[in-house]
Amino acid sequence: MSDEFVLSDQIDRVLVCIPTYNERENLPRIVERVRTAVPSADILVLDDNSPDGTGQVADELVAADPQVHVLHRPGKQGLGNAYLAGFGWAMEQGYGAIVEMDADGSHQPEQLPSLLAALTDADLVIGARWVRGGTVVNWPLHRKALSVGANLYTRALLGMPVHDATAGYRVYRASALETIGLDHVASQGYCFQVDLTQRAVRLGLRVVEVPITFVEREIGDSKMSGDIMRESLHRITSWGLAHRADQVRRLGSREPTWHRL
Ligand SMILES: Nc1nc2c(ncn2[C@@H]2O[C@H](COP(=O)(O)OP(=O)(O)OP(=O)(O)O)[C@@H](O)[C@H]2O)c(=O)[nH]1
Ligand SMILES: [Mg+2]
Repeated sequence: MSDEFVLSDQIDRVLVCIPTYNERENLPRIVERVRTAVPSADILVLDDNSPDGTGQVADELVAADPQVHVLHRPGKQGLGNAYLAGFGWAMEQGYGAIVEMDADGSHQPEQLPSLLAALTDADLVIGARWVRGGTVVNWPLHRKALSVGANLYTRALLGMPVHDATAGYRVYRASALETIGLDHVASQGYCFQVDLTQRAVRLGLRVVEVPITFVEREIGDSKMSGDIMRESLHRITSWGLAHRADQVRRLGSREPTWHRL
């Protein structure tokens, strides 16, 4: 597939950020798939000194292809932290569109052109599982229930018109990240995605969901942990309570609490 989508206005440079922790076998496959699906896009690997040697694999890919880059970080600091480093690098380098993509094949590079096309009318495009046309392949029922439940809880508490706020396959306009401002984002795990979504919605940015087929990883281990889930539950609950308190405070005034999508 070639670059068939047409990116509008200033968005002529795309950077795909791929965080890795122990993804030695997956990394070359995903890089190859991205390079085939969107040949004009550059790639930035964000490796947290993976014990399995993913960093060396990244170095080999960088040496073989000028469109592949790597940031070596000193140790495991969480997904959100890795993305913040990647976003900072992307903005310094002047990229117009910044993609988040897992290394494990769950986010199919072949669907990236449809996400990029949707950026024409959006500031943030979310590759969504829980919308019409979206689907998940090879997840057991309990995993689906957890993700659907987390999204229902998030939607109910934060009152955002987004169906898959925890999704990690996304495209941001660089201007959207500038508007959001990344200095005070502390979220590390899944709630990093919810955090940036709620900031985007609150700032009136255009958020669009595009259906994707999410495929469970076939190689390597998930880094999901009880701590990551607890962080999400804790933060989403406190954002939700703050949002509801804000709504009560504004009752009677004409100030909107959320901008509509
Ligand atoms: N740099 C970096 N990457 C991470 C870290 N934690 C996870 N990742 C990467 O983030 C991506 C998503 O992690 P996964 O373990 O697949 O987690 P997940 O997709 O949310 O959960 P599963 O669906 O169970 O696989 C993968 O590319 C991981 O290698 C981290 O602390 N640092
Ligand atoms: Mg995964």
